[in-house]
Amino acid sequence: MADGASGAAERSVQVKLVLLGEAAVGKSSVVLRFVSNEFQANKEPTIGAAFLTQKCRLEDRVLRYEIWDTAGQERFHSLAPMYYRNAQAAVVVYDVTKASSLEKAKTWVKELQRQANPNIVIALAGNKVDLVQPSSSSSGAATPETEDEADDATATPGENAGAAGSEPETLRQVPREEAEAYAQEAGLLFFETSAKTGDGIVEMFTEIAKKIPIDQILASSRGTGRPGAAGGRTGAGQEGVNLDENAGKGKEACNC
Ligand SMILES: Nc1nc2c(ncn2[C@@H]2O[C@H](COP(=O)(O)OP(=O)(O)OP(=O)(O)O)[C@@H](O)[C@H]2O)c(=O)[nH]1
Ligand SMILES: [Mg+2]
Repeated sequence: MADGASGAAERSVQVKLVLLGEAAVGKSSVVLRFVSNEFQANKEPTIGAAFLTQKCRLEDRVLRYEIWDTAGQERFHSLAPMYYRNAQAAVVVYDVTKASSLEKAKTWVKELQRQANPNIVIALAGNKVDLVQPSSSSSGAATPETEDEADDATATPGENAGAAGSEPETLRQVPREEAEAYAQEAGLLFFETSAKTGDGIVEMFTEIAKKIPIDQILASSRGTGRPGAAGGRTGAGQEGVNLDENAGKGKEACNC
C-alpha cells in the first residue's frame, strides 16, 4: 500500500475535500480508515471540525487531500459553509441502517449544489454496510495499523453494538438501488462503504480523485503560486482534533 514516493510532494496537487452528513453516520470513521487505516468502535462525536490530510497517487500525479471532517450535530450546521467553501470535493455520508440519514444527506447535497463551488465533485457514501452484509469482508483495505494518535476515550455506544451476525439484512433501511438512483439523478458518485472493514473507502477516494479537474486547479493556482490553493486552513473550527501529523509520515496510501 504505502510506496513512499519520495519527492512527489513538489508535484502534488492540493484538493480540499469536505465531509458532511448526519451525526454518527461515520464521517470521522471513514476518514480515519482512509488516513490511518484504523477503526475505533466507539468514536467520539466531532466538535466543530477536524482537519486531516492524505495523499493519493493517480497515474503520474499525486493529489494531496486536505480533508475537513465536519461535525454532524445540528448545532454545528451553521459552520459548514466555512468548510465547504472553495472545496473541490465533498463526501456526503449517510448510514445504510438509518433512513433519515439519507434524507439529511439529500439536504446537504442541495445545499452544496446551491452554495458550493459549481464544479465540486460530490460523492454519496452509504456507510456501515458491514452491518447489512451476511459476513464482513474487507476488500480495498489492508490490516489496520496502530498509530500513535488515539483520540478516543469516552464511549458513544449506539447503533453498532457488535451487530455483525445474524439476519443482517433486516437492519438495512436504505436499499442500495434507491440511493444509487438518487445519486445518479443528482449527478453524484455513489458508494457503499464500511469504515469498519474498509470496504469501498479507498475506491471512493480514488474515484473522486479521478474526477477532480486537476489541470484547471493547476492553471488557476498559477496566479496564487500555490497548487490547488483552495481556502487553506483559514476559519478552522479549532476545537476539532487535528490529526494532521498522520499525513506527514510518508504514507502515500490511497492505493491508487
Ligand atoms: N459497524 C460500523 N460502525 C461504524 C462504521 N462507521 C462508524 N461506525 C461507528 O458509528 C459511530 C459514529 O461514528 P463517527 O465516525 O464518530 O460518526 P460521525 O459521522 O463522525 O459523527 P459526528 O462527528 O457526531 O458527526 C462510532 O461508534 C463508530 O465506531 C461502520 O462502517 N460500521
Ligand atoms: Mg465525526
